[in-house]
Amino acid sequence: MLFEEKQNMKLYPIADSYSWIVKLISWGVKTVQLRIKLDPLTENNSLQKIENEIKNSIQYCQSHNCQLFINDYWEIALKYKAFGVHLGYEDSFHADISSLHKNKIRFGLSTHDTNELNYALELNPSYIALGPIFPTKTKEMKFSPQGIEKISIWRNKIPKSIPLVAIGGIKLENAHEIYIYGADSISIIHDFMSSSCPEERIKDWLNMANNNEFK
Ligand code: TZP
Ligand code: MG
Repeated sequence: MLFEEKQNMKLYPIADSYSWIVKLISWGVKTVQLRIKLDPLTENNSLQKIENEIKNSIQYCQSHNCQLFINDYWEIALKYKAFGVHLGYEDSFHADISSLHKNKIRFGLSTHDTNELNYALELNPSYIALGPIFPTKTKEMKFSPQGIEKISIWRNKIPKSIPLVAIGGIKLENAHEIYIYGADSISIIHDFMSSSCPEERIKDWLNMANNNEFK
């Protein structure tokens, strides 16, 4: 990723709807992930409805200079030329990575152990995520918390040109340390979603993130 793109993702919140994305952008967020985990086969959540939510989010982010990564739905992301896609380890087996490369769609990959990291490095991703750093209730996972030291281990194994995203249980109060250990970017859900004033919380995050220079 370009230096500016990397700088824009020091804070990388994850939202589950277009309306959250609109709010996050109005508060100054420059990179966001749309993570829709609804079952597209139920009547209320048809695939068409999900596609519209994704399309609207992509178009809104394109006109507001925001780097939007679409979780899972890489075909829809390709169709509407999203900035990027975020894939889990197993999702990436089914995705057309070469089409993403060809169409200059960035893609980030989740990793949880050395096996997944080595696999991710072979795909030349735009960023690599490591999680969960701390315990989290947002996502049920078979991996126990990685701990903060794992960030520096990952940082040393990943080329400097590939940003490292830390995710899982990170709060504003412990975020400074996450950058010190070598993460380029912090991804959050619970911290701002559970805040009584998400706007203020995100603005505090942005101030803190922008005060942490890259090493
Ligand atoms: N992947 C690893 S942890 C997580 C995802 C999507 C959820 C985010 O964690 P939190 O604790 O809500 O910030
Ligand atoms: Mg996935």
